[in-house]
Amino acid sequence: MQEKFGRIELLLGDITRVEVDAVVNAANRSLLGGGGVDGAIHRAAGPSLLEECRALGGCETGDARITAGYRLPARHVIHTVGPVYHGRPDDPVLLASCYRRSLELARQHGLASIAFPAISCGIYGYPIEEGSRIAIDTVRDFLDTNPLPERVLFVLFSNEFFRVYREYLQRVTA
Ligand code: AR6
Repeated sequence: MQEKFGRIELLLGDITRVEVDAVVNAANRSLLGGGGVDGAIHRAAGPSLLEECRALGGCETGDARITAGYRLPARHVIHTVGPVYHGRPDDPVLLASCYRRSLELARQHGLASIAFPAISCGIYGYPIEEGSRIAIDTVRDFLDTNPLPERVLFVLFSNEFFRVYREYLQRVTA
């Protein structure tokens, strides 16, 4: 399933199979792999990804780092560290920062297309209604003032998450 809203696209599926300039990984501060989408990206990219990540020495929550994509169809991986959801005022600030820092890295590297999973909305417990709004609002703000990246994909892993993103995108782009 796929739907287009200008430069933003929604896709139902596995982010490790998407052909874009960069896929974003919902990592942890160690950048040394884990479960969820992080585990899937490392498995698909192969052991060279972990080797490059080791040399980065970790990443703060809300920040991002870029590596090669190795065996992925994507040329790069942008690793970002979402907040563990606590319902505190800085949760949305940190989550928005993940999207912004990832987009800034894509722009700095001249990348035309980037694919995001629903950062923090799995193991880290962020409610999808709030998480999806932060994702969409932050990406739309960035695209308003930046020609790159040209295309931003949200790759959702369940029908329910796809529907939540679609409903909000339909509302804000109407
Ligand atoms: N493609 C697209 N989305 C996926 C895929 C996939 N292949 N696999 C899972 N998702 P999560 P977080 C969805 O838990 O909440 C790791 O251990 C998943 O259904 O991967 O940011 C890290 O090392 C959910 O909607 O990331 C951290 O320790 C979304 O991706 C921690 O988990 C994010 O879920 C980060 O937790």
